Amino acid sequence: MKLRIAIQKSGRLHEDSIKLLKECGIDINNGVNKLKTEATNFPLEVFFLRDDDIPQYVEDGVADLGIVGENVVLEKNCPLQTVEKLGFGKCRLAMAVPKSMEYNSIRDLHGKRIATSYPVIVNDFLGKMGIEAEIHEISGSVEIAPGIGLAEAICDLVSSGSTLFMNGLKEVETVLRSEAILVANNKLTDEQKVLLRKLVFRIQAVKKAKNNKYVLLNAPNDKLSEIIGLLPGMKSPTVLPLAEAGWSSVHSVLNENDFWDIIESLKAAGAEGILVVPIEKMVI
Ligand code: PRT
Ligand code: ZN
Repeated sequence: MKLRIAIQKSGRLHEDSIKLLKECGIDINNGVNKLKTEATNFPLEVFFLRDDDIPQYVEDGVADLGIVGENVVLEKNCPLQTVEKLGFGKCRLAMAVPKSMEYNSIRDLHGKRIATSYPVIVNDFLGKMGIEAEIHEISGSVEIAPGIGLAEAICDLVSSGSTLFMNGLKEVETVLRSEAILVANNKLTDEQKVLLRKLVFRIQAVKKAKNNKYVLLNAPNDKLSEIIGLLPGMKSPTVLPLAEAGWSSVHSVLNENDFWDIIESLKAAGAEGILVVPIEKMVI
């Protein structure tokens, strides 16, 4: 019994997908020029496919799992189970118009031609907004459509925004926020579900570790209670005596989001020699 997972053969999600599996302790040969490969230490077969094909392969049961952008899954409209958001491949599907166009609200898209590679999602979005527009499906280089007179607006994936900027376009509406997700076929056997739970357990440990840092600092004993009060920690911080009398070493775990605020408060409260160390896996 094994699981078969489809990941992108090459492109934006390929490396992060392989990296995630490796961080989950799954050893696979990097098979850029191969169709599939087998993990050596987990019952997992990895298929390398074009991202557009992954939802269908998983729906048909050719693969049991897939790592693919949420945008692709929604566009293909396949009945798949979303198992876990993976935190990479983040982008947004956005409407953009020429910089020179006056744009006040979505009503300005009414009656316009919109070029996109995502006709299903765009149609759904416009329908919900009560806007009637002409959708022109094109498969690549959507950003040039206004310049060549094919459309007045586009709807495309954006991450840094530099492609829009370089093509004289401005972003005006967010249609969808997307990231890579792990999807599963709805008909996994019980044995496969057990394996999937194992895999997801590992993915969650990797994700948690990425969002947290291990912090070590030195504190004068008379400031300990104030400093400990600032640290959320997993349970409560570890406090160890230093060789120098009157001082302690404090160890704890900090969430990335609170990180800078707390570090500043710690310094202000008298903490010294603050070390921040990445965590590889975190199981709580
Ligand atoms: O060959 P295959 O079909 O597998 O790959 P592909 O060329 O269709 O997809 P690929 O590798 O470009 O993208 C795979 C997935 O990465 C997408 O489905 C998204 O889920 C995710 N992703 C994240 C992005 C971007 N960010 C992104 N910026 N996909 C595409 N882009 C493109 C966008 O279309 C535009 O052309 O990048 C350009 C905009 O980038 P910025 O940084 O200039 O805003
Ligand atoms: Zn593609």
